[in-house]
Amino acid sequence: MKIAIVCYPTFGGSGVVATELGLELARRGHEIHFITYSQPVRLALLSPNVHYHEVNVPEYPLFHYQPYELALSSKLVDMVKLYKIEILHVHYAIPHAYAGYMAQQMLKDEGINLPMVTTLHGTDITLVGNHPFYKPAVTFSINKSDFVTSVSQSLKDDTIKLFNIKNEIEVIPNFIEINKNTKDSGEPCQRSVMAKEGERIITHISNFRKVKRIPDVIKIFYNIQKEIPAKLMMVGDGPEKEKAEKLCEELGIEDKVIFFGNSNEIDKILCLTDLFLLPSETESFGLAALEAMACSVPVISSNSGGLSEVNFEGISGYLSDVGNIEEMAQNALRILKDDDTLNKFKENALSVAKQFDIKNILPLYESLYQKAINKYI
Ligand code: GMT
Repeated sequence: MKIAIVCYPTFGGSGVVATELGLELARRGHEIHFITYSQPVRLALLSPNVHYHEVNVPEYPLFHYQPYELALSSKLVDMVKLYKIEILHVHYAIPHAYAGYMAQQMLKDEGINLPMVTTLHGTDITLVGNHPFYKPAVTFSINKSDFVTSVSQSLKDDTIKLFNIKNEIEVIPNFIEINKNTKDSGEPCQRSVMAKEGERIITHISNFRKVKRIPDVIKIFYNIQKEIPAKLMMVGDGPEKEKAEKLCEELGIEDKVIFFGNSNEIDKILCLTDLFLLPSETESFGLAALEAMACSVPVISSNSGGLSEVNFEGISGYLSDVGNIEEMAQNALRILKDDDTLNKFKENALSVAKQFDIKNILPLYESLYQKAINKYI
């Protein structure tokens, strides 16, 4: 199949899912066209089956806001015609589903039917899309999509609760390429670079937005390091990072916390990690938790949104109410207290992650694409 994928190219769950999906589809012989405003960060190499088309928005002094949707829908029309693309898959409703619908209509005018699949990722529904300024357009574009998927049951429930949805929503969870994370790369994890003998390594990875509750990450770690020797690796960048650095100084733990910035070497970082922290306010799925689990890292998370669909209580880690820092720290210490317990949780984390292997999830998308194409035959 010839598939156009529209996504955000930045570090962030929806872009990562879209990119990994496209790359795996290409490996399975499909022709993939990424259409976005810059090359997706996880898209290192282009190949005969993987194309990238940049959306440019020309600057004009009259525009206070640059009309990205307009440029995106025009680019979609051009690329669909040029490459004879058969299906459009948009990730994140805003503004992609809206621009996709406009492209569909323009193409229809020229006698071309382009089926559109929309995948809802989380904040496009729970935080941004729900804003009254966007709601009518988001509702409209979800209802106009040929097929709609959500990355968890919890997100599906939220979408139905928050919007007047007439379309079916199919749950297709986030996925992970298990072999990539478990294969022996030949390079042993170099723990000694990061921590001393006997120190536990704890990691948080995110885009450091408010919804991730970064101060909670620091405070949970603060409580842990009072009891056992430990280091915290903070990976990612975003608006909350500076405050987090200040908080570490105030708590006197700046020598135990390492801020890395954005990284494309997540696997190497997770390879050193004993425990992952994700105390988010809300998380439609929690791809970062799944990525950790696929590297045999147990997870301490909040129990909001879809996190309980990926982090299994007492098995791959523990879940607590949002903001319950004390309980999260206690649960972390339960996991980290001795090597036998930690190893059991590590084994469990990997086996839960295997349920989300890309090999199990990808066929769900392929059959949806086929259904979407058939709809117009
Ligand atoms: O987590 C973020 O802030 C990024 C965001 C995105 O859209 O890029 O992630 C959302 O989509 C991911 C992939 O489907 C999910 O795993 C994340 O849970 C979800 N984030 C939230 O719901 C906050």
